[in-house]
Amino acid sequence: RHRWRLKPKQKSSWTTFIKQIASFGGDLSSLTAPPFILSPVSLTEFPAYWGERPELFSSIAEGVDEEDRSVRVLKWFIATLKGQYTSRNEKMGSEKKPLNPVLGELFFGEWPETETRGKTTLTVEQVSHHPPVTAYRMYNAKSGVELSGFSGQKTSFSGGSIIVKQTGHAVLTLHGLPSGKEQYLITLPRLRIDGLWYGSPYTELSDMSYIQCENGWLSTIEYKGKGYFSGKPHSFKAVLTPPYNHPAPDEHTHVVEGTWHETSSYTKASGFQPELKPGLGTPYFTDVRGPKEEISVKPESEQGEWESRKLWKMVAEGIRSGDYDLASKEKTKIENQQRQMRKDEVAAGTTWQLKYFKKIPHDELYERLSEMYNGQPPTDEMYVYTGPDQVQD
Ligand code: CLR
Repeated sequence: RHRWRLKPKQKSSWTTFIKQIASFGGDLSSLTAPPFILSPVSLTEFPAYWGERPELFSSIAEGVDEEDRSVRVLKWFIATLKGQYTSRNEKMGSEKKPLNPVLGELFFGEWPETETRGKTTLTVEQVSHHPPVTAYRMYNAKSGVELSGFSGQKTSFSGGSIIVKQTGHAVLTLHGLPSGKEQYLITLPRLRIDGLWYGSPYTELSDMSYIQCENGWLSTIEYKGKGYFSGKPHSFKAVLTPPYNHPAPDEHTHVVEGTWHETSSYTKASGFQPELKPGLGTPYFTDVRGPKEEISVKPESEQGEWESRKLWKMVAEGIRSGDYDLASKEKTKIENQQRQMRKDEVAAGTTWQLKYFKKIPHDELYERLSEMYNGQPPTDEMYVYTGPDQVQD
């Protein structure tokens, strides 16, 4: 991994780019990267990573009680990490700079119904351009499982790596349980983009993230790269603890360890899963070495003007074929159109209207649940889904 994989000419433009990042520190989306590090995929497609294990997602609702469901939420969450954070390396050879979505950009897709699960749909909208914020909503009507969230990044440069603090969070809601509605607040890990000097960036996770259920069950997930717990990259340790007033907290504390891109196992199984006790470690808690299921998206010819793949079609074609002049010409076209639209709005005294989400000043659930695990101060902006298929309960 730690060897230059760039041709001499690329090497100098790469070094210039890295120096630019190092001295700049801020919104990476605004920096011009050398062509070979550009990805043809827009950030509005990234929320699809949440859905690529559709069975794990919809079967959360099958959990028999709060404890069982909390375990299932943790399992699904861990199983999405490989896609979220290593799939660009697998597909494109390294982490790459995604296309920076325009305001109002949309992305839709689904994981179709099968014998074992209902259809899951995804709706994504770029709700802010400065700073970039992407809002998403994923819903499986049959099981009543819904995920909604929004995502932004604050970046800095430290010790040769790009440090990305994710802003935003996700809320998972189970609708229509016999006990009513149940909600989980999901916070997002910190990222480090390593391998920069060698021209082959990859993502490592660090620090902690949490999954706080409103009924008190809490997963605390700690991330380590190589050289920590196990010496392996992409390691994590997750501890799921019961509510503070639980009669037998020890027996109901679950501990899972492993790597999020391969396998993880129980290192302490709770009394609740006796079948796991004899052979701790088998079966795996998560095993994501097998294939995942990518989202199905309508062909570009059937997409609207604001849909990501249609909007970026020519730019993506340029990047894919190595015709960077085409890519940059088409990108400039889109950016100029955007600038013009913003000017026209100012002149007309109007603002851009979001289509599927609405900005709200604060979010009662987020404030209540973040208070429960460490009282994080609320972020300044929140978005809620306002599109079709909303669930009232
Ligand atoms: C977006 C939200 C997803 C998880 C995720 C994975 C990879 C992150 C991406 C998020 C945001 C943009 C990101 C990317 C990795 C690299 C890229 C930080 C958080 C930056 C902008 C590109 C830097 C350019 C280098 C490759 C040099 O759920």
